[in-house]
Amino acid sequence: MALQVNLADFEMARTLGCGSFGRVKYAKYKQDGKFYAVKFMKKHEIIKLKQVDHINNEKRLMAQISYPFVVNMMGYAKDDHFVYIVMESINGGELFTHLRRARKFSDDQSKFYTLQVGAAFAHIHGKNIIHRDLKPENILLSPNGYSKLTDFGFAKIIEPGTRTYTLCGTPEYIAPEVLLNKGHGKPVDWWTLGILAYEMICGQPPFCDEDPMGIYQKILAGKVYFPKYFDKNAKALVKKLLMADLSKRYGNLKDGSADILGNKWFSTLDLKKLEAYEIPAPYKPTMKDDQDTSNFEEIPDSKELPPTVPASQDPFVDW
Ligand code: ISQ
Repeated sequence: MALQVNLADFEMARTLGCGSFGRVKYAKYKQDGKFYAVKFMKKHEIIKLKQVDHINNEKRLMAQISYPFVVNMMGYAKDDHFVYIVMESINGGELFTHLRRARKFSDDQSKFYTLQVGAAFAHIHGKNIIHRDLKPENILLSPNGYSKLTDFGFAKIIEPGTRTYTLCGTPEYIAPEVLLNKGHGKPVDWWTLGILAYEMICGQPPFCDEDPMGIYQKILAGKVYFPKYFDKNAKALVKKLLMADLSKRYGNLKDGSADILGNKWFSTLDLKKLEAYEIPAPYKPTMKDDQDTSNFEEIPDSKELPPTVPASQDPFVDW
């Protein structure tokens, strides 16, 4: 359960990540001596960019989720300049960093993360939450080598049988129904899982171009090239996830997420054991101890304070 916390009880340390509305800092909580990840979001900026609903969603939805493969929210806070989300700190770095360093992952490593993200989607979809922003930057590695999904900034509650229309996501990961503005729902997350699996196996996403328009044209054309080294079970699954036709896309058929989590590609892994961290990870980030955050890229610290928002115009009264 997430609680309102007092920011004065945190000693802020280095920046771990940077997003559109602010940064995530590594911070020591004086009450328990442990480290957390605190996301700072500039109130003024959120209002200017009309993202108040998205940020409120992020806090409300994250608080409803507790699952081994999703970053856990511990608390929240606010002051005159920022709203804050306090999370468990996952110190092994972004999957993005490890993937670019390795160029591509082995089949074993790729399926290990794909199953965890897939299980995370099945879990949040069970609460009618869609994530809508999967990409390697939004997956973090724990020191034990397991992965956790983060950044619920675009997440949304989707009532069964309804659709939503906001264009969001990263060009390479956007599903065709989002591009065509047909209305979208849970199946967009399954599409992005197919893109992620492909990117880990090949080292680049299936639809790429220097220019976003070129990417969008390729997504809509729907031709995916599979190199010879692509495992045949992985290929069969990725093809079923990258189905433009929603009536054929895995995750959206009568058996729902079972078609994915119970897929042949994952037959070497037992999800129940994985959820209990009982399967040795194929790879662990290099770290001197569990508090070592050196796998996160260095981001210069900023001391600048954003404008204050007058109480009369503050939409964050519920925080
Ligand atoms: C580390 N731990 C939890 C969440 C995070 C979000 C962004 C960057 C680093 C993080």
